[in-house]
Amino acid sequence: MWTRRRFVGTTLATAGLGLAATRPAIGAETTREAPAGTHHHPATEASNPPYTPVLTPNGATLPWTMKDGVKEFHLVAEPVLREFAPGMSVKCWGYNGSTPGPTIEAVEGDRVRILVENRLPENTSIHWHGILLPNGMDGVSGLNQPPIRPGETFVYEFPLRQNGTQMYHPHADEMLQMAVGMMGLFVIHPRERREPAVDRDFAIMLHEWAIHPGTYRPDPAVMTDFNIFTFNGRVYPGTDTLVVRTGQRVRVRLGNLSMDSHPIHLHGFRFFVTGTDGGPIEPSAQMRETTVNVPVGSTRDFEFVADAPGDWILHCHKSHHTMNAMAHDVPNTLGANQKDVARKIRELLPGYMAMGESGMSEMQHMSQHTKGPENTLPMMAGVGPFGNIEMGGMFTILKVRDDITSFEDPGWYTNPPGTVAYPLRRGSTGRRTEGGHDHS
Ligand SMILES: [Cu+2]
Repeated sequence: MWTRRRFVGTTLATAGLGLAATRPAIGAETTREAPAGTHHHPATEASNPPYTPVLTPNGATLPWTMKDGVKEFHLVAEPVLREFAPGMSVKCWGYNGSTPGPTIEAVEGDRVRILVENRLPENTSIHWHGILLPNGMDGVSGLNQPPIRPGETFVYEFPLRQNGTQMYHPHADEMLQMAVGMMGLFVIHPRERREPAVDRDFAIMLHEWAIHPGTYRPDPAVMTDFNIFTFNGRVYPGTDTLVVRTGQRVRVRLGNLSMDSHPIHLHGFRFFVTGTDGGPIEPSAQMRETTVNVPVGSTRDFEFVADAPGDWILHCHKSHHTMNAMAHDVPNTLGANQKDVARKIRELLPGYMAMGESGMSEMQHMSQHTKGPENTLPMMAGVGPFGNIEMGGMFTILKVRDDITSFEDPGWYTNPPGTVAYPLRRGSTGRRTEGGHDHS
């Protein structure tokens, strides 16, 4: 009891401590700009860390400095301009110039100190989701601590007593602050390298947004009708590909602080769900899956060996979540003859095209030839080696390649001859007789 009181007292006494690093002015909307200063990247700090560093596609890992045996991090809560994909930038709030904020990475047994500076126009706080810590560090403003007022810096400090994929987010004006992007992942590695060790470890925060066509600000009042769905604050075709060498063991960590669950599906492999925000799952209890549902306020880790080369997609299986700027409040035109009505509308609106009679894939064709509202992405996008991909939103491509030495995007997969689906020619028996349509 006494220890805990003293611990909290010390922490509050150091709150508001001045920082030498230069930062953008309060309210400045920055792109990804990490705080300047004398930080070291974990990889250079410890020459042989007991873990494979986490990769945050389209994001970053938060640097830290070691001070008196404590790993010290600095998070700046601030407005950020986030490009969701070329052609759409959104006025969000986040941390250190980005939404989601940078991934915090540490090791079980570490003591961490996290300085949280508020450069927002209103109060904030941070809750360390899933982390076992003293009550006064839990970050619920009004209950566990006073709010962090604009211009103030608060200090959170606690030992890490567990390992797993955790998260951070505000617990002050929570509905608005999360709707506009304030969240990040907090990865705690086990103290000893767990075998089999993974070679590639990806961390992806799932989120959904209501950004009305032609606008720049997420609408925090929307409760169910979201129209933009992101992996680490990006939508396809703006999402980084995940590049892996054939035979590597891969872990993907998924976090969800949005208003819906997201069943994330991987093509080409079966994986084991190995962890939640409650920590690692015992091997005997791990489920073999190809889709993992990530409930709201949860994380899920899965692992697999990437033993099949190719371009395999990773996406949310709610099909509206792989669309951009999806409108839901529209009449159903599937199968409806629209010729006469289209002619009448064209008299009032030259260039009008009736759509949806035989499906929606023409949406991508239309978006390639006509301009939509300002700052609004087409519903479907992406062109692959065989044509339009007709996707958006929570969608990316896992590229598994033999013998690569670089993890830069290797381009499209070259299929071995005779392994690509092909059209049945009229009069043919259906058996492949020649050539085929392999992409090479
Ligand atoms: Cu989804």
